[in-house]
Amino acid sequence: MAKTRQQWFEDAKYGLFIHWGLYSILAGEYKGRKTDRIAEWIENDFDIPVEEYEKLAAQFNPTQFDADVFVKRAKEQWGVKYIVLTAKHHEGFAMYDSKVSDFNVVKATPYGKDILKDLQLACEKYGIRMGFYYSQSQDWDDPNGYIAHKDNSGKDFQKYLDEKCKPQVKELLENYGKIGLIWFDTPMGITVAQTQELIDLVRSIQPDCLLSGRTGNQMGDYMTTGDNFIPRLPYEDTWEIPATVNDTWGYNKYDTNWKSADHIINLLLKIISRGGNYLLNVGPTADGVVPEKCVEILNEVGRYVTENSEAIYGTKTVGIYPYDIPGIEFTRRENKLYVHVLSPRIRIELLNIGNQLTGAYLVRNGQKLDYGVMRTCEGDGKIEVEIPEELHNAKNYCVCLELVEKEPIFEAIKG
Ligand code: H79
Repeated sequence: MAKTRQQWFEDAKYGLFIHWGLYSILAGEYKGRKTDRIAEWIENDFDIPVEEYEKLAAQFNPTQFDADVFVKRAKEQWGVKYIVLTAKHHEGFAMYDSKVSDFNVVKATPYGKDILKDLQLACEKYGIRMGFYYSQSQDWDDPNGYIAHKDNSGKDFQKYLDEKCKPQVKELLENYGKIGLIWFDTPMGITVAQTQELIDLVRSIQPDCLLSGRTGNQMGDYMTTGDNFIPRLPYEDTWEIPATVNDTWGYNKYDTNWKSADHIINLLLKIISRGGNYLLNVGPTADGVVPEKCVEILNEVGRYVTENSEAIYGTKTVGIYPYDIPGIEFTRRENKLYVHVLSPRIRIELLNIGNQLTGAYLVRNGQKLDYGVMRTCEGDGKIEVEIPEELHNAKNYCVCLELVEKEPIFEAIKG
């Protein structure tokens, strides 16, 4: 099949979202009041006056941030293939050197450096695709940008589009190298014609740049699920899920509801087996530090991903296996079915698989494993793989079944 411009994205499977902005300074608390909502919404949630909110810029000084160290770790330790930074979230603040609005990291903060540029250079150095998030409809700083859940009557949205949104998107596409994707979000109020204006702008500058499923009016390049919502069934078209490790995107110092690394690994496998990409978020502090607990989790997930990379990147949607086996998830590529073992066992037993095998091996080191292919007394296909004794108490490893046939043959359950 010819390579499409989405191919890199379909193969990537695992990306890193970075939600970082002035909300990171508030860290989930304003004037002693804590938010129990996503932290980057605090301005809207607590009705913080724009003039007050803008003053936060004077405090933004992430001296601990080193784009090179950050991207190197994301690639080598975490195993992500692309990074998406909030170039501008709903708050309206640009995390790059914008000539269109002075409400940006270079002009308005003591830090004064172009964060997006530093990330771009590091991404190019380490061979990671870069994308950016841009809130195209909501802009709580611009008088004509939309504000969710508020009165937007009397606004001239087209003026905002023409004077802020499109000029900023143009800057981003012209000044930051090859952009993998633009993550537009919450397309409230945007018409089909306005969405098309945005798309035409992007295509005219970088025709290969992908547009998220939330560009507006279902006109993006792939399907984006609801935040943290995983489709139950395989989904054949290109898709992506944006997701959090705790319950917030922007940093919230009170949110310690971290999912375990085991849980994230399980979610990753469910997502990629159903054909999607996992865009997992980190929310750095205003100092530029990813919370320690989050780093530990991503390191552990990254160990799994990098050790089992052949069973992750470039894999294809798996059909519906008829049984739910706790602790087992599947991924696949041509002539291979990967069995991810997430809880201890002494052998893998898979009913209702009708394939013939040419071999079985442990993905992380290629060690050959003993296996049997048979039919049960009921006539169902059955595959058994013996797990070496030293792994009987282990979890989180992956076994490859080498198939004679191109695809797994999942048989229906008979009565
Ligand atoms: O960027 C992240 C979120 O900020 C963004 N999408 C992800 C990727 C997002 N935008 N809108 N939404 C998510 C829907 C959120 C609505 C709510 Fe609220 C925000 C419900 C609770 C907080 C605003 C404040 C509405 C009710 C309270």
